[in-house]
Amino acid sequence: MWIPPTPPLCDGATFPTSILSPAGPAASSLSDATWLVIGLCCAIGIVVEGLLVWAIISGRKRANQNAPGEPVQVFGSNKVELAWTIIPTIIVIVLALVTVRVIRDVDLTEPPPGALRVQVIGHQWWWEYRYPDSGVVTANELMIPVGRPIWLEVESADVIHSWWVPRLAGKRDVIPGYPTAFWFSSDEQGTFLGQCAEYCGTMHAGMLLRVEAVSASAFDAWIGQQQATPAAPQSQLAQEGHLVFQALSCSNCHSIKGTSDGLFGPDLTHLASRKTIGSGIVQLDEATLRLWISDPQVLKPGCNMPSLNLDPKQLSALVAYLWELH
Ligand code: HEC
Ligand SMILES: [Cu+2]
Repeated sequence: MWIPPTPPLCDGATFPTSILSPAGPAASSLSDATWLVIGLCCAIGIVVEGLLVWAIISGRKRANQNAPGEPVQVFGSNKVELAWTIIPTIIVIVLALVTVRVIRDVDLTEPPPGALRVQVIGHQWWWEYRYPDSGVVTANELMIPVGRPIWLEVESADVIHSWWVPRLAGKRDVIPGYPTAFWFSSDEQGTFLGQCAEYCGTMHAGMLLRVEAVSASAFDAWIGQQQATPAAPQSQLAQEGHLVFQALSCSNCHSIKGTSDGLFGPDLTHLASRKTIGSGIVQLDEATLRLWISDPQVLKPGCNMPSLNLDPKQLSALVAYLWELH
């Protein structure tokens, strides 16, 4: 049985995936509504259970005193009938109005002013992110500027997935042939975690989500760095790796700006600037990169990258090359 490696978590957050620990306005609307429903239900529960306990106790006292006959009957009491019709109606109306307001806040039909457009494409079993206004393409780690609304346009390349980062936004299904869009934003800098929330095949459990919220200036710097075409490989080994990458089928599945334009797998143009690989399942360092390329099926069995049976020399060259792609 495959047990997912412990993914690199984010620092700081006590509950990194709790909807009750919102980090932005969209998630706050949802958690406020959740608290209201929980609060109302608890109040109703306390009143109903209280009446029940009261009825049991007061009824039992009479039984102990051998009081004969039935208790007082309230059948047909207009007051009681009216109360238990009107009170629940008011509760339902309040919940409906609150829900409508939350839907109105959360489910916009157009991007909010000043929003940053990002496209997310769900693949078995990883996420592609495109920033259409700057031409940046990356995978699995969504970088956003703190405080600015994000307009996330959602598509699928294959089956139904679901994009869900609970501290930032509600769950959004990713349906093939049915593009949708929604907004969220983050008030806090930091890393936010999530998980594909719609069963999508073998590696569904290994399809994690990471959102990194940084300051506006750090975000602009990141965009600038991601737009750049990587410099020519430096070391001898990396130069060999560059040739191996082009000679093998790697280049058919992966894009590296200036080198290859495969679209089946994640864009690797600035791979080494990411913190994880395999859709968030393992931290990215040279050792895991080597392990991944030598046999991705060890780290993520069933994933759509084949093991290419490379010899150790090719492997070292590829790792040296990819590790220079900052
Ligand atoms: C048949 C297409 C295919 C081929 C060939 C292929 N890959 Fe991949 N690769 C993928 C897919 C699909 C993924 C995403 C797997 C996942 O996370 O589920 C991937 C993931 C990766 C990743 C991790 C990227 C990330 O950000 O998570 C690296 C690195 C990588 N491949 C390098 C290579 C190298 C180097 C080669 C050549 C030796 C290669 N790949 C050949 C399809 C391919
Ligand atoms: Cu999925």
